[in-house]
Parts: sequence; structure tokens; C-alpha cells
Amino acid sequence: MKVITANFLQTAEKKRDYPEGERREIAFAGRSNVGKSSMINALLGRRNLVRTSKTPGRTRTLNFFLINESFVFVDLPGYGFAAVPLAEKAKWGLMIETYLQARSELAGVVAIVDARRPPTESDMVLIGYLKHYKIPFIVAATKLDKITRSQMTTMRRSIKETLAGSVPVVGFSAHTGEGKNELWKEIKNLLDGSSIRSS
Ligand SMILES: Nc1nc2c(ncn2[C@@H]2O[C@H](COP(=O)(O)OP(=O)(O)O)[C@@H](O)[C@H]2O)c(=O)[nH]1
Ligand SMILES: [Mg+2]
Repeated sequence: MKVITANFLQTAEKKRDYPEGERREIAFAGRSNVGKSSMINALLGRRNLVRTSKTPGRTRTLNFFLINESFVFVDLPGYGFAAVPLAEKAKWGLMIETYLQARSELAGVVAIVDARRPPTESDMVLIGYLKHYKIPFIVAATKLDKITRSQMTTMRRSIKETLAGSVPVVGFSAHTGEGKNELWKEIKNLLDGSSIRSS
């Protein structure tokens, strides 16, 4: 995918603040600090369009980005960060759920997991949710640069077994760019998909 333009569109907490325009959207979901923002920046070839942070749990809103004036990437709030107060966690959960349930523009979700670790309970909850609502998704295992080839094979198997089933699993590294082309291919498939969602 040749990225010609990538622009921040807007931030939203509530449904009424989502952007209008009926462009198809790809949402990126994953636990806090998994590497979500870095992945989006790497895909877009922009160093810091999406703010990355060493302090987990700082992205508290949905952030929308317009790509090539034609489709939209959505950086969802990170979930599962232990140090966040319960009330705030509930608010984040609701923000993500509301978006996933109601957004008719949503073409698919990139569910991001850490290639070094077995999927967390929060990852399972997200995937269960996507399956339940029949939202097309793929799994991207990031920070691939931190593991060896043989660990990679084990990782893929474990993700297939616990999370993905027949859904594509793409290995990725924002640091080396590995997996970028494959991930774009899967994102294009999601964007081209004809899945119609009833809201
Ligand atoms: N080694 C490695 N570190 C990464 C990768 N992606 C992100 N990180 C690091 O993980 C931390 C969290 O990244 P960020 O993109 O802000 O995560 P987010 O909270 O999910 O948006 C930062 O310190 C990044 O530099 C990757 O592919 N490889
Ligand atoms: Mg982030």
C-alpha cells in the first residue's frame, strides 16, 4: 500500500463525536503498551503521527486517522492496564464496546497481541467479543524482533489454538518493519470485504 496522505482526523469518546463521511474503517485493538500506536505509525511510514508512550495507559480516547483521503484507521484505547482505577477501566471498556457494536463503517479489526507472551485474558475477551458480533478480524503478533525463529513457530501455534482459529495471524515488528507488507495485505482484504454489519 502506498500511503500518500495520513492525517489526524479527530478524537472521540462518545458516539456523537465519531467522524462523519461513511468511509470504511480499520480499528486497532490491544492491551495497553502492546505496541498499537507504533504499529500504526510503522504501517503509515510516519514517525510520530500517532503518539507513542513509555507510560502505559495514556491513550484514553478513540483516535481517528484519514488515510489517502479514502479510508480510516482507528486507534482504540488500550485495555487491561492493571494500575488503572476500576471506574476508569469500565469507562474504557464501554468506549471500545460501544464503538465495536455500533460503528457501521467498521470493516475489520486488527487485534494486536505481544509475540513474546501467551494471550492474556483481556485478549481473549476482545476476540470472544469480535467473534460474537461477527466482526471480521485478524491477529497481529507484534514485537517480533524480541523473539527467535523457533519461538515464533510456537507463538503462531499457540495463538491459532487459543485465539484465532482460521483467522490470519501476522507476525510484525514496528522496529524492523518485518511483516509490514503481509499486514497491509490482510488490512486490504478487510477493507475490500463485503461484510455488512447490522447495527
Ligand atoms: N522491540 C519492540 N518494541 C516495540 C515495538 N512496538 C512498540 N514497541 C515499544 O513498546 C512501547 C509501547 O509502544 P506503543 O506503540 O506506545 O504501545 P500502545 O500503548 O499499544 O500504543 C514503546 O516503548 C515502544 O517503543 C516493536 O515492534 N518492537
Ligand atoms: Mg498508544
